[in-house]
Amino acid sequence: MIGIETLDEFIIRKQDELPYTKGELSRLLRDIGLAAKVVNREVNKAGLVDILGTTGAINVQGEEVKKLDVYANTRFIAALKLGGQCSGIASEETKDIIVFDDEISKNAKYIVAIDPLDGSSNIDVNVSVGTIFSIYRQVSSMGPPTLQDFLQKGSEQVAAGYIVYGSSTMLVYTTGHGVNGFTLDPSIGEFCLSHPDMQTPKSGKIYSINQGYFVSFPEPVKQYIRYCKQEDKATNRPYSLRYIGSMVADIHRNLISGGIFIYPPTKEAPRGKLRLLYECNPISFIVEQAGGRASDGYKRILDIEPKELHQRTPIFIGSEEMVLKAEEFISDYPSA
Ligand code: AHM
Ligand code: MG
Repeated sequence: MIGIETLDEFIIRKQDELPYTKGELSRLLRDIGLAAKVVNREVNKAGLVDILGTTGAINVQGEEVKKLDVYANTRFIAALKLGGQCSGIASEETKDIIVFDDEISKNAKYIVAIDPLDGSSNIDVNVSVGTIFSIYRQVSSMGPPTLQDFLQKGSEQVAAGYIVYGSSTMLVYTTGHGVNGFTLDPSIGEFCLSHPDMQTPKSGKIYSINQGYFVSFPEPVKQYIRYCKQEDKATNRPYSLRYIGSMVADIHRNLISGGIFIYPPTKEAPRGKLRLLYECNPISFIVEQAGGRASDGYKRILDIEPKELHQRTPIFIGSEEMVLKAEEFISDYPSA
């Protein structure tokens, strides 16, 4: 199509940048794009059909499972299985890894960690939700993938991306060569390149944190929040607080406008709430590739050695200068 580059065209054009098995990874990315379109259709008509509300079940994270969570989980698993480029999946919605051992998938070289529908508390109220995915090489040789394949550091990701189902639907991804964003054009049913080579500002005016939990934050985080609210013309403070409660939407806004997103440890959740494999690693890969920074307050998120599938981590992520400042508060605090 003249003047427009679709996601599939872009993936093929960029194939030579990819490491290892270029064709397979390209096909895997296209499978994810296709599943995203199917999930987008359901998200958009969620208010019209009997798909809202809960299934009554509780997921492995101890949370209520919404029907759309189940739908998105099923859709992505089916698409990846059918595509044949992925030998196994770890999903935020599923307790154990899912191994594809059928004829088409058993020799596949990649594994995928996915949060099929992030921000699920926002589904019933027509607020943006998202999908987050992370792709690794299967490192165990021959045979089906093992748990160890999924416990690789985030720095080993070969690709990562998110889809934000918002006022428009966008797919943003990286293969380690910058970040590109595609907006779904509903009239042609294609993701079209709309945000080439996304760069996040070095600093911004937005801080995003669930300030309702203020009393239960560690002291240095409280101090940093006080800093965000102070008046100081030179550093553009006070910052504006923006918090949607869907990580993908909060990150997407800050990626474009500049800002910091924090999910710190709390008294109830001493390791934070967000999951390393499905949320923090892929989002950190993207933000770093766009020139930003991501840490748990002490070390780079992508350098954390995962010990378990559903591991959680605190996260400070976004514009480099803002994250560095937050880290200063943490390292300056004697008992932190
Ligand atoms: P989910 O995967 O169950 O949807 O939970 C993750 C979401 C993130 O999108 C968001 O940043 C966070 O939970 C909001 O949590 P809280 O309501 O505690 O602020
Ligand atoms: Mg999630």
